[in-house]
Amino acid sequence: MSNLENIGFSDWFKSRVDEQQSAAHGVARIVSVHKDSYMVTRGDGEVYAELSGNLLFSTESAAGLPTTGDWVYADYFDDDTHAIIYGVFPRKTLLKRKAAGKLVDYQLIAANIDGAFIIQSLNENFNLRRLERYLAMVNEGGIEPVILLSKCDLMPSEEVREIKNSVRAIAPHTAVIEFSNLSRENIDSIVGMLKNGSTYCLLGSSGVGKTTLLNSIIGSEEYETKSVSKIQSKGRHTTTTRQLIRLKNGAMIIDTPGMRELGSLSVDDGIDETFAEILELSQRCEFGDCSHTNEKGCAILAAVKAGDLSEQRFRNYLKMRNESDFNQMSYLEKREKDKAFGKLIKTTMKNKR
Ligand SMILES: Nc1nc2c(ncn2[C@@H]2O[C@H](COP(=O)(O)OP(=O)(O)OP(=O)(O)O)[C@@H](O)[C@H]2O)c(=O)[nH]1
Ligand SMILES: [Mg+2]
Ligand SMILES: [Zn+2]
Repeated sequence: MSNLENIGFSDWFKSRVDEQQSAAHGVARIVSVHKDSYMVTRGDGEVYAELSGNLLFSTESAAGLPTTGDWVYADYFDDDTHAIIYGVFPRKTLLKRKAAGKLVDYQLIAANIDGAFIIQSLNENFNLRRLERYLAMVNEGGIEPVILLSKCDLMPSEEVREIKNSVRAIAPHTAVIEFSNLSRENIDSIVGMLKNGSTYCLLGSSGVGKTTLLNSIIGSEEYETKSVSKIQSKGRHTTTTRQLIRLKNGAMIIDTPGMRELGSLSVDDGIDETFAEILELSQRCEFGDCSHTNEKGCAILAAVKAGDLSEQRFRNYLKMRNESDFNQMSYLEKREKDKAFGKLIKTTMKNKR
């Protein structure tokens, strides 16, 4: 296998090579994104990289710029000490979220992820509504989710079982695994899920144990972790950048900084997939444009009344729907005058020689 294949350059990407770009440039993968620069790899070490002026100016929105996990056209210079990026490959999958309170509409989290581990800690972070939000984001990205419940060493097993049942009720087709970095319970089953050549990411709030899990998988304390009380007193995440890491077994993992909250979402298909039973019910409403709020013959309201659908789950669905509709709208409106993106271009160009 070539070095690129070792880091996930599969047939899917090979069949999407742009003739013109590949005649002129090599291929590399984005390891991490920094303010105005990137780290890239061809499977052998990492190199500092910047965007070509042409790519920067021809890109219409921030979503067109590289993110962690992207495949790019890039050339190495000066004895392979730095690289210039000329183009981004089509993405197989994309994880993104609405940027809270920012002018840029979407924040790209990572691209070309095959599996996402959504982590919540059993003792303090567990929250079904938050879990639904993460599931919607992952489903929207076309990525296979796995739900990991961390710190099971802190919880009696009967309680773990109850929580797992509540998770299964909202995500019946998703694997749910409790684990502990302390006792190493189920660490081997998690390692067993990581396939050679596939890329995974660790998602979840700050302090749930994402980086500790990465260290458990690697088998050494390579990456920095911090106690939850320290995270809270500093108000900062321990992990600050998203970084692609290659494991010995040939799988790749992207550790991410904890997301404070998933804030407002702009997902559509993801919501429908996450709330599949509600979507199904809605097809039985008497009116095609039923808003499921007060209509006669609304199958969803009937199901809530009959106790077949939890009201809380239905409310969460409506809330996410509304947010999503709003965000889609504002996205289109704001796309033209994306000031933050204009500013990003200016600062990046200023740093170019
Ligand atoms: N009891 C217990 N504590 C754990 C476990 N896993 C992690 N911790 C502790 O939880 C704290 C936070 O762990 P991190 O791995 O830094 O959390 P993180 O999710 O990477 O946090 P951010 O990088 O800020 O997003 C550390 O003090 C860990 O020792 C576990 O399985 N059991
Ligand atoms: Mg971390
Ligand atoms: Zn209805």
